[in-house]
Amino acid sequence: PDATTSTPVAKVSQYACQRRTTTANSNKIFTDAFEVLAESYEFNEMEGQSLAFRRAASVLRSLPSKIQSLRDAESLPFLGKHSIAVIEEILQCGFSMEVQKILSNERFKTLKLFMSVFGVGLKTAEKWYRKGLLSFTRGLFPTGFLHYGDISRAVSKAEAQALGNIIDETVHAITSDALLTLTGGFRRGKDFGHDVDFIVTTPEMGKEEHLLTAVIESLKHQGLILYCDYRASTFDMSRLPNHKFDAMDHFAKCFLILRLDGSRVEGGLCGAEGDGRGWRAVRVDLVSPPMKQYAFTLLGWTGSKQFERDLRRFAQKERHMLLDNHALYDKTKRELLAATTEQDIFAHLGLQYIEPCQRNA
Ligand code: DCP
Ligand code: MG
Repeated sequence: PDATTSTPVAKVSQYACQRRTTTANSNKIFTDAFEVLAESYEFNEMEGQSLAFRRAASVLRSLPSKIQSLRDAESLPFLGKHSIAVIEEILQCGFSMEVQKILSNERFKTLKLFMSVFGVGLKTAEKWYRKGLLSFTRGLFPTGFLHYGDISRAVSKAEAQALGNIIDETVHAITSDALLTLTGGFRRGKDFGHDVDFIVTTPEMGKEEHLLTAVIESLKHQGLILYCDYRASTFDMSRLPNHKFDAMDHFAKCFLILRLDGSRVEGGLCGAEGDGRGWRAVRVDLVSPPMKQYAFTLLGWTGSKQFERDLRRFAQKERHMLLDNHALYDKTKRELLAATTEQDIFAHLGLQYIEPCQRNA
């Protein structure tokens, strides 16, 4: 049929927070390739190119069907020359030579392995890589390596549910009116994750930090903590929101490795029971904001990362507002905008509400 008479495709927004992106990704073959390229650029400290491929991947994830021809891709936001060339190659031969080359590159493989260890950033990974694997294995082991096999294995929904039950019992034994919420990828409906993220708080203002330390104490008594990195709150109401996504929030939080017994998991552990231990180690993050900041924390920790980046970019560029995990500030009115639900925040931003399961940008 004549191209001019074919059904017009709805215009795709350049902001992930104006797109609905479920876990059903019709363009995985392209987005996987883009994520490898983004990672490779990140490893070479080329942040601009890295972000460009992450944005292009995010746009493709939001499409309702698979890209069949270059024409489908050309009018999309953030699809530049390089990403179009990669799509063209994949359409023609089923894979990208450039991506294949990266995947077989020793430095790439080693940095990826090192950085998958809990708590290891690019700088440290690079240092280890330069020293060589041999001297590294003789050196000090970071905590992540202690349970490396387990924590590099995906966490299933059933395992996340079981951990939710354990933490729920623990939290409510301490304070009956405490609030526990599952966030991160599992709240977005993902079947697997690299960790499990929870918000834990209490309506009693100022008591949330004590609640978190009490939860940690109790988990310790139950023999469930394999590793705990606790960060006390540095939250300061008088500071304006920081729209830079990479800045971490200031609430009390802890990065944990917990012991999860197979007997607690419906259908058993995910592929880890073979060695006969009957338990596995799981990465769990707990964050504890004051109740007043709960909605901002929930929105901030639900992700995806690309969705969060674009919420902040949209707020700043389109609304002259600053958004982070603590607050929303209107620069024109020079005031903080209060919110008790995520819906309130979308409304302040003049955005249609996007359900968590549609935030897999
Ligand atoms: N987050 C944050 N500040 C932190 C840690 C996380 O704002 N210190 C946000 C960014 C993510 C969300 O919380 O959007 C969850 O982080 P994860 O790294 O756990 O990512 P996901 O849960 O989306 O994916 P995965 O399945 O890999 O865990
Ligand atoms: Mg997570």
